[in-house]
Formats: sequence, C-alpha cells, structure tokens
Amino acid sequence: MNQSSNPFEGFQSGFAAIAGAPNVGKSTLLNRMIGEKISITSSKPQTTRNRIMGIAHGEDYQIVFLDTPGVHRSNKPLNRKIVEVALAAIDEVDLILVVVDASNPDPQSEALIVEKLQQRKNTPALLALNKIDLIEKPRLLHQIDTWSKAHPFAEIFPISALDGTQVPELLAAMRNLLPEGPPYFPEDALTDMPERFIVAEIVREKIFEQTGQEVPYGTAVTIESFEESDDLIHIHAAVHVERDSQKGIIIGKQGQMLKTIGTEARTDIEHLLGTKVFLKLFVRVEKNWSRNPRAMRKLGY
Ligand SMILES: Nc1nc2c(ncn2[C@@H]2O[C@H](COP(=O)(O)OP(=O)(O)OP(=O)(O)O)[C@@H](O)[C@H]2O)c(=O)[nH]1
Ligand SMILES: [Mg+2]
Repeated sequence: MNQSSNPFEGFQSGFAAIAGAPNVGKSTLLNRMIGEKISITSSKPQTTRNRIMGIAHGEDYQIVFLDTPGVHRSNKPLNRKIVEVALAAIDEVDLILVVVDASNPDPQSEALIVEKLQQRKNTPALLALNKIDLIEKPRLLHQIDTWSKAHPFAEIFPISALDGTQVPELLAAMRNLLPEGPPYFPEDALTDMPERFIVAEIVREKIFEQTGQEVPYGTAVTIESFEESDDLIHIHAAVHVERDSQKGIIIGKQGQMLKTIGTEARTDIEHLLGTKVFLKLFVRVEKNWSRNPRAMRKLGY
C-alpha cells in the first residue's frame, strides 16, 4: 500500500480575512458562518474596532476567519488605527473575503479595498454582495458585472448575511479555495478571543444601539474585574467617554440609560457564559482618548 506522505490529505484549512467598507455586514456574516455571536454588530458604521477571530469547523475543513474593522478614509487617530488593523489582517491570510453592501455602495471605501487586493494578487479573493434581501435583481446583475471587472475574484456570491441566503454556498466555495493543512484549533473552539474581551464588546454594542451622534464613537469599555463564585460571575466594567457631556448621556435621566445598557448587556453575557451574571457599569471621563494614541492603547486600541 502506498503510505501518503501528507498526514492531512483531504483536510483543508487556513485563515480567511473578512474585509470591506464599514457597515456592510462583515460581523453579521462572521457570526452566521460560525453559528454563534462572537462579533458585535450594529446599524452604525465603525462598530468593529479589533481583529475578531471566529472558527468554522467541518468534517474535512477548518476556516479561521478574521473579522476586521470597516476600511474607510479618515483623519481621526482612532479611525486610522482601526483601518490599519483591518489592512494588516489582509496581509496575514490564505484567502480574502470581500463584503460589499449591494443595497448601498460606498465607492470611496471600496476603492481602498480594491487597491489592497491589487497588492495581494497571489491571495485568492471572493466577493460577497450582501444585503440582497433589500434590492431588486436588475441592480444586482449590474453590480456583478462591475465587480467582475474591478478584480479577478475567484467567485462572486450574492448573499444575505441576515437571513442566511447563499451563505452555505459561500462557505463551501471558501473551503475549496483553502490549501490542504492541519486543523489549527481544537474542534470545539469558536474563537480565541478572551471572554473578558467579548464581554466588553457586548457592553459596547449596547451603547452603539442605545446612543446616537458622536457618543458611541467616543466610548470604550474595559473590564475592571471578573470574579467567578459558585453560581455567579461578578463583572465590573468601566465605560470610558471623552467628555462630561457624554458621561451625562450614557448615564441618562436618573440613571435610566446606564440601566438599560446594563440590563441588555447582562442578558447577552449570561447567554455567552452560560451562567448568572452580576454586571456593574460605571462611567469615567478620559478626556479626548480617541485622539491620543497612548490613551487609545490603554483602552485596547
Ligand atoms: N437587510 C440586511 N441587513 C444586514 C445584512 N447583513 C447585515 N445587515 C445589517 O447591517 C448592519 C451592519 O452590520 P454589521 O455586521 O455590524 O456590519 P460590519 O460590516 O461588521 O460593520 P463595521 O464593523 O462597522 O465595519 C446591521 O444593522 C446588520 O443587521 C443583510 O444581509 N441584510
Ligand atoms: Mg463589524
């Protein structure tokens, strides 16, 4: 019998970056592909600020996804930093999945992505035209045509990350583009992000949902303590804002806003951790942190 020299024959694995303009549905798609909510989402742009890893497992494959912040042009230090994180992730992977919002094209940000793809000519790229639940077919056909001329994508998939249309087909196509290789993570791993990080992100998601204007963009969340007792986890989280006025908004009239944020976050955190949680939030002013690289680093960016 011929002994195979490759112990992973038939198994495909690799890293895939999910990249695109802000708010196109990258994090929604990541969550759908791995079947759990790992990455926070919101109807506002620039929700994701870090590289978020999520792992999809199959009988004969493993795809390690890197969800990334939305690529866009900006002069603000925090925005520049998160775009840098996104572009760096694209340099590390075996496969690039570009996501665009078919219902709301963003030519300026898309041009930045295409430029990046040109620098990564040897890395296979797929395109997902997302949010097709929102548009009519003729508009879609036109976009497929335009995009197929913009870059030699291996394949283009119209999808809906929200309702799951064509997501299994997209996943199968990605699997087929990966090299043969070993599983990088154990079978039951969904992410390598620490629980504390995801907990802080959940609080930030609720702030994105509950507040408007510049408030979510001036907010960062850190976990100050995380203590497990028999049947309860005590979590203290600090919400950092840039100005006193933002502190007032986050706390709300008679503390109502902070209470809503806390209650909503606790429900999701209990689901994530599978246990009862006591969550205490407090608000701190860290003057203009999003314009100061040192303060940004302290807050995790
Ligand atoms: N109708 C519709 N909405 C979608 C779809 N996919 C995502 N969305 C919505 O689009 C918004 C943005 O989704 P996110 O997943 O946060 O987008 P993102 O690309 O990760 O955004 P950033 O992290 O800010 O770059 C949310 O309100 C989602 O519910 C889709 O297929 N159809
Ligand atoms: Mg996101």
